[in-house]
Amino acid sequence: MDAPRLCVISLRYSSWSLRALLPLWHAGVEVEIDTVDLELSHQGLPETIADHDTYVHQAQAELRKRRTLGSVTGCFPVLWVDGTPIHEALAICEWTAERHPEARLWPDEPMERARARALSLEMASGFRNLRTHMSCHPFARVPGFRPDGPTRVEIMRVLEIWRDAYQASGGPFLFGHFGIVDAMFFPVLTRFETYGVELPATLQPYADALHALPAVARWRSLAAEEPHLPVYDDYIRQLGGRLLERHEILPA
Ligand SMILES: N[C@@H](CCC(=O)N[C@@H](CS)C(=O)NCC(=O)O)C(=O)O
Repeated sequence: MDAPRLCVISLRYSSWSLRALLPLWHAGVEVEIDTVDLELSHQGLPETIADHDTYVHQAQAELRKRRTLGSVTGCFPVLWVDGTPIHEALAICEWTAERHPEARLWPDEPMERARARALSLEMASGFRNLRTHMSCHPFARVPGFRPDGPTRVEIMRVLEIWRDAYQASGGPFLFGHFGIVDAMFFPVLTRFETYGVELPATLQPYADALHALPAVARWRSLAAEEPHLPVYDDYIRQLGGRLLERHEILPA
């Protein structure tokens, strides 16, 4: 088998690419990382075009272009294994867990495993406000950010999930050892850091454990070299935030 190829959007920003990558690295899978060169002037396909025929035409053209870059649906990440694409970050995580049971990416106990899967799916399908208004930018800080009501409700739900799972397992991760569910929530932790959402003191050890993971340190070093995408940097500036300096991303 050739090394699998993971097609990603710049790892400076791409939360879904990061969710797929952390379990891969944690399980010791070496992947060739292919950061696609997309000119993102907006997030997603061009939804603002009013005329439906023009929209369909442009969206299809964009999809064709993205498929030449390794995408299936127009989104990334996609893991290519021996010529077959696996899209959806959670499906990539499942592939990794099945290939590497010794990495214990899901809890061993069946009911725990069901709960970890439920929380991972809740993350993958929900938290729309948090994802929209607190766009993933781990290497930026937005002081004084005030989330709106629906976003605050979602923040409270995340903190509830973390608190309950962490208390039940005793840490250091949500279900004891690191797993896919932690990878799903890691980009939420970086969002909390970017937008100044305070963690209760009881959850700080969880944040510390995530940051201390070798896979996270490896991502940080790689991501610091990844391309800037103006659409995401501009969003931070519009909010009055700032991009971190290199020495703040990679302290000596
Ligand atoms: N449900 C997909 C979501 C993937 C996704 O939204 N990826 C973002 C990057 S983090 C993307 O490709 N965005 C393309 C765009 O904004 O046009 C998954 O889990 O992989």
